[in-house]
Amino acid sequence: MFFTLRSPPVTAIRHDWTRDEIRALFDLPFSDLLYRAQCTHRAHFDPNAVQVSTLLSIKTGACPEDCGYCPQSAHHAADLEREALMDVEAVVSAARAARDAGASRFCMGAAWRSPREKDFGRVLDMVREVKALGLETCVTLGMLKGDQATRLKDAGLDYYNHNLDTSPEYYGEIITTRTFDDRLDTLAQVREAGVNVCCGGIVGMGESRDDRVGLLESLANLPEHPQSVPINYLVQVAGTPLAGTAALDPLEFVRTIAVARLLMPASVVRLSAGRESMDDALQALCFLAGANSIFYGDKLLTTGNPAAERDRALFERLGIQAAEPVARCAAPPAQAAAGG
Ligand code: SAM
Ligand code: DTB
Ligand code: SF4
Repeated sequence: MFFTLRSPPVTAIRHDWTRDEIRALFDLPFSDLLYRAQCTHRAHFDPNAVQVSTLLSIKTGACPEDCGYCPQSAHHAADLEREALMDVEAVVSAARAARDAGASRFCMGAAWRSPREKDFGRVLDMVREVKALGLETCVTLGMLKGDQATRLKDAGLDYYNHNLDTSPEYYGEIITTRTFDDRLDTLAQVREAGVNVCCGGIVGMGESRDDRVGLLESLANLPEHPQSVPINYLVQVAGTPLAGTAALDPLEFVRTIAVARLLMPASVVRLSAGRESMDDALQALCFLAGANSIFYGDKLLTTGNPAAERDRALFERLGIQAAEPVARCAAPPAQAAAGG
């Protein structure tokens, strides 16, 4: 398709995407896809601002779930040091260091199926104290029950991360201990509590393009687009069932980011796990495709992430500011390209 539009092709915010429409976006010539994604990105955000979050694993390993990608599952044989739930003081000091290094959000992850009541008070204290440092707060604790989402909100939680991970069809190949619908239920609780939803998935798990289409369809057709959409590139860890999976074509990863940007124009799309194996040129393409958030600091939860100095040099090289991407209004409807 050759574009002769006078106004830039800006995709509208919709919740009724069909798989055929999404497939057609994936099938566009690469340059056309990136052009559309970049135009849509610019209609909503400063293209040179990238949000930075730092992750901390507050409880590590021995997880009862069997997620095939995850080194923290007790079902797999990854070589991992288990760690009980951290003390609040240790978490706060890690958060302070992350803030001083330039992070604006601190994400705390626990290897749980769902948080137990006896641990929950300590997590609420972590949220309160990290928030008091002037950081945005995010936690990922597995499935939430009853009023847990509301209590997190009251403690000052800004974001809850809970990923759909893959398409509904491929999901059962990756996780058997909880269902896709369980995940949708937790997302509904988080949304209803008024906490921002951080929800995305993983690519490079041996899924087909149609599964990537199905993942993005599920995300884009949620009642509200997740405010934050992490797109993880599988980090293969020895001892997990997915170690040894054939690597996904990096340009297909860029396409996935671009389609996420087009389907969820006003959401912050995070170039999430997997950056350690990416060179600067590939990451630059991901930013061009509309990614505007990263994890910053040399560790994700249990695996590596580029060193902070490398990311600072990358931002400098690309003229990117580490800053909250400020939402802009999209082009007025009369100028917006129709639908897909
Ligand atoms: N236990 C909680 C849960 O799964 O809901 C929270 C932590 S879990 C590690 C958070 C997310 O990290 C997973 O949903 C998955 O998308 C991502 N993740 C875990 N291991 C990964 C890997 N090896 N490569 C890429 N992403 C991964
Ligand atoms: C997300 O989507 N990716 C992050 C965060 N949310 C919690 C986790 C990535 C984990 C990568 C494997 C590890 O370090 O254990
Ligand atoms: Fe447990 Fe989360 Fe890892 Fe799944 S992704 S095994 S729930 S820590």
